[in-house]
Amino acid sequence: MKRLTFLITVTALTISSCNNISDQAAPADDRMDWWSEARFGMFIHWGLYAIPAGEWEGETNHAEWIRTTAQIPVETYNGFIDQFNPVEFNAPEWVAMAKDAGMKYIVITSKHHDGFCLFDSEHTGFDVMSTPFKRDIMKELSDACADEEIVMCWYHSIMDWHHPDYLPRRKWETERTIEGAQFDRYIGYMKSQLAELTTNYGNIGVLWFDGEWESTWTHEMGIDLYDYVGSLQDDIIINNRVDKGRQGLQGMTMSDDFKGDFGTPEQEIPATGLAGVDWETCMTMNDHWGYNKFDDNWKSEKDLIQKLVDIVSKGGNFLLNIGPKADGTFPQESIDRLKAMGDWMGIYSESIYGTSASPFRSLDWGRCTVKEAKKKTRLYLHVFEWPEDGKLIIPGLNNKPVKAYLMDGMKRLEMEVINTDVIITLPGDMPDENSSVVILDIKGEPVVNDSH
Ligand code: FHN
Repeated sequence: MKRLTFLITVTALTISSCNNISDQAAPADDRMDWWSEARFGMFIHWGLYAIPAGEWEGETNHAEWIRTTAQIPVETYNGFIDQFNPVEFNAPEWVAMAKDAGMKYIVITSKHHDGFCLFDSEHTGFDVMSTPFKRDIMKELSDACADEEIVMCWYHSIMDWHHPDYLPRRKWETERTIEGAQFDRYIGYMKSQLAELTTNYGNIGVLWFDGEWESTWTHEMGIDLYDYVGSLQDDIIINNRVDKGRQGLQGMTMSDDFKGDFGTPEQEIPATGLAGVDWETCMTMNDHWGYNKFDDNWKSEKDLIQKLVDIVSKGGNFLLNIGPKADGTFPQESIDRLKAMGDWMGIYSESIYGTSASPFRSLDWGRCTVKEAKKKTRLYLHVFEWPEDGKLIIPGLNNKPVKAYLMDGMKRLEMEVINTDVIITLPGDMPDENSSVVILDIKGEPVVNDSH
């Protein structure tokens, strides 16, 4: 509700301060405010593919792409519908784990490339209501998100391996006719479902498109879809995979000619931030998006926390993925990592939420995030490598340092200035092995000598 109030206030101010009342949607940056503040979200890849859990005819490296990577005929794949019965699914529990981890929004696969809809759609029988489960998972999840003020967002695939009007077919689907297929009719189907997803489930924060890369999807269609979704909810945010401007897994948009409110690096973190560019890195906790019961290549808690810090220090958001099991539970390894990230965020979230990118090109010992106030700036110095001599050197800072604290407990720290280096004396022990934060308040906006 808070966001809605905010929007009403902004609109009222707009109307009262100008004669011609504009019916323009809120400018993009206003729409981005909650998202830039949030910095950390949960990605969820869940669907029929959780049933085979990565295995097919003895091969065990599949996941959400299994229909294609295992070349499963559509009729055979449709059979999973009769097995989808996630009796352990508990939306409030899922939302609580996201919230306790410090995540502010959830992006879940309303429909992945396989075409299966996790929501009750009147436009297809290939949806959750045709399964033994017969519950609208997305309604239960969106209600639980609203209860906890977690922003509900949809991942929706443009590419659809199930719908008869979607083209192209998979190369190996030689048996599946393209007779009568009309791509425009598929676009109409997709738009009808997007209307359902932005009407029946409350305020939606982000429409996270994917599967835009095939030749049948064009730049013109991307522009049209961006404008269409914007007409469904005027403050909704749409990623750059709605159009054709994304540069592969590097994820940024190649030019302003292409639609999309933010860039989407995937499984990678840009080397530096990009001033004025909104972007979000999406990443798996192991090596698969959808559940693979054999994949035990889990990133450590420390690695995940330092990735969050690295991304935010470059001005980005972190969308961290969970692949739930067919029974509706999260893998224990995911639960453990969410808990560890929540413990860290419980002390240090102020150094993540609503911060902006580091003014330093690089720091040997860690990262920096920033919050600017009226006449001062607060630097959050994320120390990954605790200096053995207890001296933390902040290089090339031309501002007057005011105070320094150890963030956990706010203990004041001694500091001195030598030329344009600020040197802070740290206690012997590192408070948190994952990343410890030192706060440095400085006068004015940061002015950094980039010779370092
Ligand atoms: O093909 C999808 C993949 O299954 C997954 O959804 C990722 C997550 O962003 N996106 C595509 C691969 O780039």
